[in-house]
Amino acid sequence: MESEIKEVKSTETLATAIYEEGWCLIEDVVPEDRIEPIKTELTTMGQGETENKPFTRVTNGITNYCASSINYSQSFAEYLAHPRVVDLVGKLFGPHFRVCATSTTNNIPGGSRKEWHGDQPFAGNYAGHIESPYPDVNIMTLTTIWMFSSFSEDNGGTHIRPRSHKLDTNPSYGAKPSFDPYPDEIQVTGPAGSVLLFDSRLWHAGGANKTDEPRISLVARYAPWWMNQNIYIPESIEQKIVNDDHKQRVISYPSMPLEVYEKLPEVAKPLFRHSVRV
Ligand SMILES: O=C(O)CCC(=O)C(=O)O
Repeated sequence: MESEIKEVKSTETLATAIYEEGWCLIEDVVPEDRIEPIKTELTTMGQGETENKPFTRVTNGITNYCASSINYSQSFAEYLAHPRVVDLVGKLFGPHFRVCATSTTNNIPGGSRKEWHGDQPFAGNYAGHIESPYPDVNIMTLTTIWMFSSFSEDNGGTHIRPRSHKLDTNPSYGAKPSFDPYPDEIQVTGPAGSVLLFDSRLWHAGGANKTDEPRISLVARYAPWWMNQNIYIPESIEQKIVNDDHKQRVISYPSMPLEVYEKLPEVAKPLFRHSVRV
């Protein structure tokens, strides 16, 4: 029997894809036997937790959004520090980077197509964004979407516009949300266990889920040490200042309790030590 030999792209090739196309995909990051257990945790996390209530959305018994998911499950943490991922992030940001946000994004059955946007600090309809037209900067944050279900066209694989990270704005800066398809958009598909990585400026939108199964994923954003993330910490001075301006939507990522940090695998601790609540 012939076995398929998959090409493993070098870190340089992946970094070039991020710089030029805005995105890349790495397959086989989460081992097959870990996918189902983590997927189960992601669908149930945060439910009934009073403290996390404002940051969790549950539909039909499935958690479809949970901010700072790492505080509820640490089972995926070692993969955030997978050598292929950290080599690439290190190439993009230098040695001192961190994971600045984690969240579940579970695309529920029947869910419609989501709006186009960039991620923080390029999410124009959220507080803490850089004004548009934004300056021509190097990559500032990297969004990663971890597939715990296979992503297909039917279950709403992420829509992206390749090379849109080179533009100086995105539709989240508009007066109204934008859902319309673009002729140059593509839909990213991949097997469970893969990770989609992109410059957070890349225009992207979750797809419509036309199946009867949820599409389970985890989003983690990586940032260099110099990116100020304080605005996303509930009750921070920065968030309070922005809250006084009622025009802006605030997004929060609760920081990490010390006891959670202590449970992290050693390889993942450097990614989260900045966010420990003391
Ligand atoms: O779920 C997806 O496919 C996209 C997620 C997304 O847009 C985001 O987390 O910013």
